[in-house]
This record gives sequence, structure tokens and C-alpha cells, in this order.
Amino acid sequence: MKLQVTPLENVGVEISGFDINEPVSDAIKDELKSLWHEYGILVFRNQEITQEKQIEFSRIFGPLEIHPLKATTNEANPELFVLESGGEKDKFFTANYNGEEIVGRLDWHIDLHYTGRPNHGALLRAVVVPENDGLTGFGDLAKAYDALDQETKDLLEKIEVAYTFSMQRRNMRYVDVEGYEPGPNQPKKPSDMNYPDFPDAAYPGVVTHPITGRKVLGIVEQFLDRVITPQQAGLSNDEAIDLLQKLVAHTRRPEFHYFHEWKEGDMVLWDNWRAMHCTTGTRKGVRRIINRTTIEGDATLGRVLTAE
Ligand SMILES: O=C(O)CCC(=O)C(=O)O
Ligand SMILES: [Fe+2]
Repeated sequence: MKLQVTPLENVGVEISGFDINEPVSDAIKDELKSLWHEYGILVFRNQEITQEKQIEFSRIFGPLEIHPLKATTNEANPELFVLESGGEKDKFFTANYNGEEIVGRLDWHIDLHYTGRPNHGALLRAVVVPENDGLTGFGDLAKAYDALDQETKDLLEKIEVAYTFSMQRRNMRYVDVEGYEPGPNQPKKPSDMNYPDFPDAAYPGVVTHPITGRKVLGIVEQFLDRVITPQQAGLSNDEAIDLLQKLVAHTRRPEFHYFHEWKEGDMVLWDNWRAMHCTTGTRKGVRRIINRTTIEGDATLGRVLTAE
């Protein structure tokens, strides 16, 4: 096997010359792992993947996590988490965006961000995918950091930001809620979904990647709440809010994004310590199944703000 690396539109790369059903040598494993760290987002196409192969392939990148929500529909392979729309559970995840009912849309986020200990990465594999619907977006926060001016970079070194978990999009301060109406069956509090009530988590304005040492912008719109004690960095509360608005707008710039339009046989792997992701959701009744494996996070990037 000889891997070819082709840059995607703005960020991330497509890997070709790879066949998941061929034996993968240690040298290729090392190469895949370094590519994952070098580019943050890897796309593979035309793979004939079974659940077992997906799990075996994902293990190249580290030990796998059994998803804490235990909503897997796969008893035999608990490492596999099935993301499904177009079925019975849709009503809990349906909301109205500018007059259109959409299932499962998610704002830019980092998985398990609110715990202070995000997983290292995840791999999604298309099982049943609609055309031109249900896209997954990836945003490179290392590139977003590099593109900032020096003054902002210096300021980011001095601040810490808090993330506040919420089940209600309307309560998230920095997501765009214009034209948004929650659906009637959407969960209102963590216990509605059997989630614990997560305390806030704090992150530095710039996160240092535990493996590559690259600087990663610590700002992601979902759950973003506030700068902690902004006065210590010479900012008033209002200036701190303006700063977060400006940084969120920066992360939304298309030059840091790649949106994957799914085809059967596709797999996408990302580095959750560096790239944020989102999903456009699907129109009502559209069937979409993605199988997901999660690579464990063995580093703590944030800290939990518990009452003292
Ligand atoms: O369904 C998707 O496209 C991605 C969902 C997601 O946010 C995740 O798997 O972490
Ligand atoms: Fe996610």
C-alpha cells in the first residue's frame, strides 16, 4: 500500500491508495497516525467496511472509548455508536430553522468539551446517507489560531473561557438563534436525556495540542459562555463579550472549514483536540445512518469549575 495525500478545499486531506481490507503494516499505521496529527481531518472513500473492520482500523489511532451515553444499538460491538435519523427518535431532535423542520442539526462543537476532557478523536463511517443532506462540517482551530493578528494572540494567552452545558440551544450565548424555534419534544434539562448536570468547564484561550504542541484556538461557539475574570487581562466585561463575538465570527470563516457530503463507503477521521465539527441535520423523514467509533482522550485540556 502506498498512501496518497490530497488536500481538501480548505482544511484536511483525502487519503487514497488505502484499502481497509488489506493488511495494514506497522509503517502504514505510523504514517496514518502522523497524517491525522499533521492535518487534523482525514477523508477516505470507497471503502468496504464492516463494523469489525471499522473498530480494528480505529484502534490504530488509540484505545477506543465506549460512548458514555451507552445509546449504541450494537450489543456485539459496544465500541460502535450508531447515529441515526429518519426514525422514531427524530421528534426529540427536530427544530425549526427559518420555517423549515430540521432533524439533528448541531452547531460547531468539540465532543465532550463540557467535561474538560474531550476524546482525542472520532471516526464516522457512512452506512445510509442521503444526497445533498446531512453534511458534517469540520473546522480547523489550529489554522484559525495561526490566522489571528499578534495582538489577539497575545490577549488569548492571558484569558480563560468558560463553557456552560445546556440542553437548550436558545440558552447558548454565542450560537446564532435567529430564525430558530425549538421543537415541542426537545429535551429541556439534562435529566430529560439521563445526562448528569455538568458543571462549567474552563479552557485557556489558546490550547496547546498535547501531542503536536501546536497552538489551537480555544473558542468554539456551542456552550461558550464567558471570559473568566476578564479584568485580570485588562478587559471590561463588555470588551470580553465583544472579544468572544469577534473570535466566534473568526471560527465561522469558510477558509477554516471543510463540509463533507457523504457517499456510501466514506469514512472521516478527525482530531477532536484540534478540529471542531458540526452537522447540517437532515430534512424531516430523511434516513441517515452513520457508525461512529471514538478514540479515547488521555489528556485533560480544560478544568472543571466546581463549587469550592
Ligand atoms: O452526524 C454527524 O454528522 C456528526 C455528529 C456529531 O457531532 C458527532 O458524531 O460527534
Ligand atoms: Fe459531535
